[in-house]
Amino acid sequence: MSIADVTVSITDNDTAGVTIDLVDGVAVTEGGTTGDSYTIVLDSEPTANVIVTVDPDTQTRVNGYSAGVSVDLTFIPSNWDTPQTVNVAAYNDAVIEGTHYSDITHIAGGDGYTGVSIENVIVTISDNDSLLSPSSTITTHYPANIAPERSPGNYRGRPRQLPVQTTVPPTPQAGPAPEP
Ligand SMILES: [Ca+2]
Ligand SMILES: [Ca+2]
Ligand SMILES: [Ca+2]
Repeated sequence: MSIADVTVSITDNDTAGVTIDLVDGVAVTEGGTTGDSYTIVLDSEPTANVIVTVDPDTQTRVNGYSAGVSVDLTFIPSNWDTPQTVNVAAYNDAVIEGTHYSDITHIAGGDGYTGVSIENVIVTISDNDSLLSPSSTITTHYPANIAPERSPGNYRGRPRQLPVQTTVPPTPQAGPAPEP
């Protein structure tokens, strides 16, 4: 007696996805000694490695790398559900920006995860550049015969040029257009 094969259709209820947990948002300060962080974890178990690329713009640094340098996080089948931490620090530029924002984008690749949509992280950056420029030093060269601190003699040939340094107070500079 023969028994006919039965075909069973199984629908998978596990969907490839990536969850980002900001906890309480991501906020950092230019020149600050402590940064901020968020975590990334996969939503379903892969059968092979999945790489999530964390790509900041030039305003931030992630995991200690230079500003704008992307970092790959690798999830393997045995640790797919362990959140991985992304440490964020502000790039300390010299531009007066006020409070501004940085975008960190994420791209996944591997084992069904390639091309899945992952949300961006918007980082709030507090500026440490003020509306006053730092004091600057101007060096003026006077001919020796009118120099305030000339040394005696030395009038043979060209008059000696004595540098005189003057420290000028900070000068106001125009700030940037306000952020929308
Ligand atoms: Ca900045
Ligand atoms: Ca700065
Ligand atoms: Ca700045």
